[in-house]
Amino acid sequence: MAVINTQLKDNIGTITFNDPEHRNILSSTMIDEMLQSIGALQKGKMRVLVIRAPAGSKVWSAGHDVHELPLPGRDPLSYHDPLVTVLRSIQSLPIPVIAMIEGSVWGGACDLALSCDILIGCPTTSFCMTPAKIGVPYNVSGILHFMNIMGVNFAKEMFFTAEPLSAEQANRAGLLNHIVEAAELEAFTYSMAQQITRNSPLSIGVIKEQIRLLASAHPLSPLTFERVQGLRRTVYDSKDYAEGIKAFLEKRAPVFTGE
Ligand code: YXS
Repeated sequence: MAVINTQLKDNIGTITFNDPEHRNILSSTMIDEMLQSIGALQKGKMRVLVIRAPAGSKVWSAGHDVHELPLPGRDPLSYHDPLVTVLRSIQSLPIPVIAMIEGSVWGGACDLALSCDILIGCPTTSFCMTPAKIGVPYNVSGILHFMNIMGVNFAKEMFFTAEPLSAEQANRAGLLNHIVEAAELEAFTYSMAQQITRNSPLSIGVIKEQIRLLASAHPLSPLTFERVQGLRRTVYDSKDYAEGIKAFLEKRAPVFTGE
């Protein structure tokens, strides 16, 4: 059964998560379907893409499928990881992508939401960044993404505490563009999407790419990059990383030893 639903109407594409049993986890199956849908919608000349969960969802997405995290010794968020691939695809899509968010957003799904260009939430929206809860070394482009959007201090608090940020806190931190009542969320989102479709797609596409290129223009010397990758390896090679995954799958709290 498909884990997403896809729709194209009046040049507005919509991808709706459809795996409630597993809380819309970003499994490789979900991501394959998203990438295929995005390709098909682009052929259908969409000018805006809305990514959403069904109305009334308590969980927008529970993030990376923990069952698919590699065991120690392999980078869990490498360049070709399906999640990292779909984040790049959304960020480089030459049209605005709106995350319409009802419910809680976890781990890699926060990065997916932040990869969108406009985030519209409601009072039940929350964001929880979980690498430290599972013992995962987040990747360089992902951390830069959070730093660029919410600033260093909010990003540190989110990563260090692994506690949910409420809709209000997310709005203050610059994650959410708007908070509207849940009953208004769909109408508000699609009204903005329709407004965007009336503007120049060429101008919008170039402005989006300019912002992406300028925001990611962080000079990183080869030595610094190698040092960061080496630091990340000490984490994904660690006993704590294995313990974080094991604890999640055994539905218990992890016991981290710092080894
Ligand atoms: O036990 P069954 O088979 O019924 O399956 C349960 C959960 O195991 C499953 N599930 C997941 N499976 C794999 N990966 C996940 N991320 C995941 N999340 C949930 O879905 C079924 C229903 O879950 P359940 O019973 O817990 O639902 P709930 O309504 O009581 O609670 C919903 C959540 C979202 C609060 C809860 O499922 C939860 O806390 N999920 C984990 C959220 C999380 O820590 N995600 C981060 C994944 S790691 C990641 O994204 C990156 C690698 S990183 O950490 O670096 O950001």
